[in-house]
Amino acid sequence: MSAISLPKLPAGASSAIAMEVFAGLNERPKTLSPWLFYDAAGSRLFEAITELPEYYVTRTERQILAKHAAEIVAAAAGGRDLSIIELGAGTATKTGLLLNATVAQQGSVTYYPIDVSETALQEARTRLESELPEVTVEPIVADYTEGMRQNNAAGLAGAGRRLVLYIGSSIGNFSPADAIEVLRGVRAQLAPGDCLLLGTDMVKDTSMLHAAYDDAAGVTARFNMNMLIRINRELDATFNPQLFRHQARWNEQHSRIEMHLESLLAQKVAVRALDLEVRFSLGETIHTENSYKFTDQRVLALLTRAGFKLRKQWSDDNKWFTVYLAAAA
Ligand code: AVI
Repeated sequence: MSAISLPKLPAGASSAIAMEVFAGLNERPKTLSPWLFYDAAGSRLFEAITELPEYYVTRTERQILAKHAAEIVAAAAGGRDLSIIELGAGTATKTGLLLNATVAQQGSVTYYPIDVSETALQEARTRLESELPEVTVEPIVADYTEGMRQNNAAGLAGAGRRLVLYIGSSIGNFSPADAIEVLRGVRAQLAPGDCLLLGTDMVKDTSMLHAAYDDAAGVTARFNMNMLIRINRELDATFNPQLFRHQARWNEQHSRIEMHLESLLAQKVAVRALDLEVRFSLGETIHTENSYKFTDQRVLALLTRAGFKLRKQWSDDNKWFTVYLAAAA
């Protein structure tokens, strides 16, 4: 019997990026995982996206938090002192609104931002501690699950309640099955009564979604394309970004915006660090990101399956974005 021969990853190419690119470019359809966006240049491009006129997401969530911060922290605290943990905090630009409201309520607060980027966390710490001296910032450089585990194991929360922030609709970049797993991992580290604040982007007019993910200034296109530039640099590859086109597609069946990089011709690309030659046909794409858009019903199902009970929710007048407060059941 003849075995099917699958390409093998060369010995030594064992970094996370090597494994991701090798697996993704050997898949059909080809995929690359969105975490590859976030090198230094990609993180700067993402910050620029959050300020684009078409990208309503960040602005709308900020408006909701600005309007309801006091009510959110009061509902989460239930009369006890709160500590605040943030998953994928980055530079924590929206968090100040909630920290401010917590300080107004209880005088001071400890804030544990969790992120894989140490530089982003340092920036957050410096800014927050100078703007809000009543906030003690304790950064945790880790992925979400490990960060939550560290926070829990250290008993850092003391006797008060914990509020975990998972905002920015970052949950929308996971498949539904993975999203449940992420939230279950968070739930496992919480005591009953501790809360999760989840921000999700809602289903809306398709043309508005297209514009948000394919903006006129081309920033999102550069963000998507940056993945190829990163692979060229880190894995000695020969992608020519000019021979690919950014694409944002609405997938109605899965309720998600997909980002793709479409090959503008039949071509071969070498990824020399992986001893890999990748062939593209004309119009073939690499699927780089899903951004799921939610309904109340879907979020409720997600929270329930992950072991949370919805307490309250807040939206903007257009219902473009919703922030849900749920307690560990
Ligand atoms: C980080 N995440 C919530 C963004 C989103 O909207 O899905 C990433 C992004 N991709 C393109 N534009 C923004």
